[in-house]
Amino acid sequence: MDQFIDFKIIKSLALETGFQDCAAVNAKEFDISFLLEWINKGYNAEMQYLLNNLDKRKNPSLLLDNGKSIISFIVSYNTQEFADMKLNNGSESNNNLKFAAYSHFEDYHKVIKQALYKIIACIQEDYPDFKAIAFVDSSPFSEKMIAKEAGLGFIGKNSLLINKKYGSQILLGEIITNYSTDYNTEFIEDLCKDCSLCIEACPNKAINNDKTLNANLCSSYQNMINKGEIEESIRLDGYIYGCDICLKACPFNNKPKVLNSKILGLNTSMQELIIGINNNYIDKSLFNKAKKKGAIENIKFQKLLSNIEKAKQEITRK
Ligand code: B12
Ligand code: SF4
Ligand code: SF4
Repeated sequence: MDQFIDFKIIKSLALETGFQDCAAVNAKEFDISFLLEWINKGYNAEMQYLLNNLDKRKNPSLLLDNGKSIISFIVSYNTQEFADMKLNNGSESNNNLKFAAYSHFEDYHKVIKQALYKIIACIQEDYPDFKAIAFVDSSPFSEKMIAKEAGLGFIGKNSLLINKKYGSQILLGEIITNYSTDYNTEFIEDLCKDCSLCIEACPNKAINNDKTLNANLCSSYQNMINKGEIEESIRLDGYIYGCDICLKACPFNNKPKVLNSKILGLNTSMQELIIGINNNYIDKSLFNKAKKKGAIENIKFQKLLSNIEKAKQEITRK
């Protein structure tokens, strides 16, 4: 007999742990032709790793012996606490250099995974044969596609998952389990309709009309992942790590969605770092301190300095 768990149990644990929502999908085979097409067009830039583990991308159930379900979880970082902090220290003024909002919080890979394993441990108290693995970001599958299939939202024109209530300033995590549960049956409408604010707002025309993105043109790729020089033609518009321009343009992110997050604590060292940078005080020890706790783990100090240089040149040229 199939091992089954009532989804209400998982959902109530998720909400208690601090996730905004979660939903489940049968761990079936997924159509990944969109990924291959995207890579064929060269939109992946240098991210060749997206071609790894194609079998598991297609069939994530292979990631766990007898994998039956994938449960997708969302956590909002559009918090009132963060908005108030930015207002108080003036770090969002127009000509200021900026880090993407998510990087002002503790390393989401780590804290979301911990929260997911906490849920797994609680379930195992009553269901000892409940086996599960947690993934955040580094999963070998499209987390947005899974979240969409699970019914947590629709894919917006800027290619991000938008939850009707919490918008797209959310991060995703999943667990794959050997248990079946109640799967989503609801059809989630695409609410972008004739809006194209994100496409218009992108300073680099990186967003295509078919909900895909050309990473070569995206400043978030250029200032976080590209280890080399950023081409002259790319505009950072003040962003020295990541980019939030298309997210900020989106009406679904118009105001803070939660007071604060039980999962994502603010990394206050990031504030010290950005205030320093905007006062021409670029100190490596502040950078190391921010990096230790935070989500900027994949950038070297030299790369940050070169991003700062580029962003400043753009501002002086204005
Ligand atoms: C590589 C990557 C990037 C790359 C490429 C982004 C991209 N859009 O592909 C870069 C470095 C640019 C990037 C930037 C950012 N990223 Co990123 N990124 C990823 C990563 C690791 C893989 C994404 C991937 O596989 N891309 C390849 C494309 C082809 O796949 P896809 O976008 O998932 O596929 C979609 C479309 O192709 C479309 N689609 C589906 N079927 C079909 C069929 C057809 C015919 C067509 C045309 C399209 C289509 O829907 C798919 C599902 O959404 C995921 C984590 C993960 N493992 O999934 C995080 C992830 C997507 N990133 C995330 C975040 C937060 C960001 C940033 C906001 C960070 C920042 N502030 O700078 C920006 C946003 C930029 C943007 N507008 O997308 C979040 C997104 C959360 C959300 N709300 O959706 C994720 C899910 C990480 C996480 N765990 O939360 N990222
Ligand atoms: S993250 Fe920035 S550069 Fe990339 S698509 Fe969005 S607005 Fe354009
Ligand atoms: S800005 Fe408009 S088109 Fe873009 S994702 Fe948001 S609702 Fe969709």
